[in-house]
Amino acid sequence: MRSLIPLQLDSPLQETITMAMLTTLLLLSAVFALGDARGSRDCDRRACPPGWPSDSTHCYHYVPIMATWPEAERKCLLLGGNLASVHSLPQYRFLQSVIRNSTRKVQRTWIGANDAIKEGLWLWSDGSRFNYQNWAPGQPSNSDHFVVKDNTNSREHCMEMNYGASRGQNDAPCWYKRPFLCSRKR
Ligand SMILES: [Ca+2]
Ligand SMILES: [Ca+2]
Repeated sequence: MRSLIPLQLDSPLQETITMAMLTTLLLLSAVFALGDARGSRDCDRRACPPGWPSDSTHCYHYVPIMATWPEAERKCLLLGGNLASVHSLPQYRFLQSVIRNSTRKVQRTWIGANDAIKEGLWLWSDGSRFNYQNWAPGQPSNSDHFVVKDNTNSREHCMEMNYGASRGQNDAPCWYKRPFLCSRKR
């Protein structure tokens, strides 16, 4: 420290005062650096593309094309995102508003969870934690459709939203064709 500060320190008291001033300066510069980092993170947050409404974390895009769940996920990937995941009731309501604003109705729509790998183990295609669910009454039912259309064993493994009177989540056959909702991180 002395090599950096060419001061002649005459007494232990003076040395203590100098060290206290240096400590204060270092703390202040650390606080300013933290402020800068926060500011640049906000600036770095990607703007959403035109036509992608957003909340604080994600941009969303309703796609009015009928697609199977895997086709829908692939199309979302091509748009730089995934099928949307949902982690709270306010977020679920926001997704409903995105669909309603596009369709002017309550439209059953694919979102990004499935239990196709292991029955009952629901996973979001964007890799986020499955920490919220808003199933319609009686769902997920894993109903058998007695027709093998793909490798999902004729049962229901893909998540749609806006199902039934409760407008909740439902497990549906992944080969059904539905419009879908993509999201990507801001
Ligand atoms: Ca299932
Ligand atoms: Ca079902």
